[in-house]
Amino acid sequence: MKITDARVIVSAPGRNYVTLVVETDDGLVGYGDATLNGRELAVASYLSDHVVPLLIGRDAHRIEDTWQYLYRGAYWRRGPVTMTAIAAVDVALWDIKGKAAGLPVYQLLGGAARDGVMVYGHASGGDLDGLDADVERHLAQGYKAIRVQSAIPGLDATYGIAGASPVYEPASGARPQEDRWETSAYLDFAPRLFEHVRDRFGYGVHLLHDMHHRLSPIEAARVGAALEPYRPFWIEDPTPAEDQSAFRLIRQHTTTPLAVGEVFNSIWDAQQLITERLIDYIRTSVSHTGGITHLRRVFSLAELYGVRSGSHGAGDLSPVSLAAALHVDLSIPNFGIQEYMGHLAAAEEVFTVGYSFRDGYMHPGDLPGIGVSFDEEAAKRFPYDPKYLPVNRRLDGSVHDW
Ligand code: EZ4
Ligand code: CO
Repeated sequence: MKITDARVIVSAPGRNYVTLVVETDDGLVGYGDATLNGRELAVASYLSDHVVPLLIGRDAHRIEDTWQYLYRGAYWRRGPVTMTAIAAVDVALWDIKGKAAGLPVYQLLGGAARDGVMVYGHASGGDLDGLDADVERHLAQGYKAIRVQSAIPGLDATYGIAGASPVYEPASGARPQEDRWETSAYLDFAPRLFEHVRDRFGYGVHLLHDMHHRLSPIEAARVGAALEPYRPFWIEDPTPAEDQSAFRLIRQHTTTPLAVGEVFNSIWDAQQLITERLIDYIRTSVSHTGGITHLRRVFSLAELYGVRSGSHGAGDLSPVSLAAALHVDLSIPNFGIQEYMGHLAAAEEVFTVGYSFRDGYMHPGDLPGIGVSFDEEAAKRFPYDPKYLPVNRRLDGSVHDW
């Protein structure tokens, strides 16, 4: 089965998505997600200019060979642009293989290792009362696990607050929005946030929290220890993620479970974290870590060391990526949890999905392949809308991690 055509479509149904469409001489079509929030066109060019010409004429069944060919064959390795491009090709080929076999991809990965995939939703508020209302809304929808974020008194704009939109989206504007940060304001607030939510809702729901790379190791250690009585499911991205050794210091001071990995793009980013058991959950995503082929390799390494999966699943992963993640989640032994933010209504005009949510669990569905179709004509109604992720500054004006 030869690849006869491949093309990249950049559209913005609610937000920007880069979608790879791969066609074969058997008449099968596969879809991959190549979205890199705020840097969309770099991946689109990497694919159109450098990868698509290499795909034409290749055997669509040879997924591993194509992965190795694109990774090793480029000489230049890793990096979010490269690995997002490879991911899109990889997922499109798994989609095609599933369609050729007449099976959902999770069946090709060994079949279901569980009945459903526990997901966590995002609750946030402009203050703690606003957060309560959003937690209540998620509990009413059946969520068993909820990420809790609140605006921090004294800081005007900070990460993770949805505002009026039903789906949190940090990217905006023709220039990056500038957020403000001061760690001292956060350090005392985080335990108060957890105390408040546990007092109000008890211990029957898993609570998660994202620190979004802002703390130093010793600050993260202090917050982790202070949160222990409130039993967080995890704290996410406590420190800037490229410094793997920082986690050793955090680990020495707290038993609060640690999660990291949404900005990772290769198994090498997590090698020390996993093999030294410095984390509890690895959050690599299917779309930024080289697709199903490489994500499974990361999770297999993690399995050896008792580290569980907790894949990134923000709205900037298209429905194709969310579905691909669900196939992996359902089939691996060391699944932990899956992030689920959902997509805006406009996305439903372009992507038709086979996955479902019920009672806090998701299932990828049983359509052949990945189970998401992409309407190229409908996508034309939503032209690319350039946006940037925010830049973070401390109160003294210096640039801080966002
Ligand atoms: O900031 O996906 O856990 N989720 C997150 C996300 C990320 C965005 C960046 O594009 O941290 O909200
Ligand atoms: Co995060």
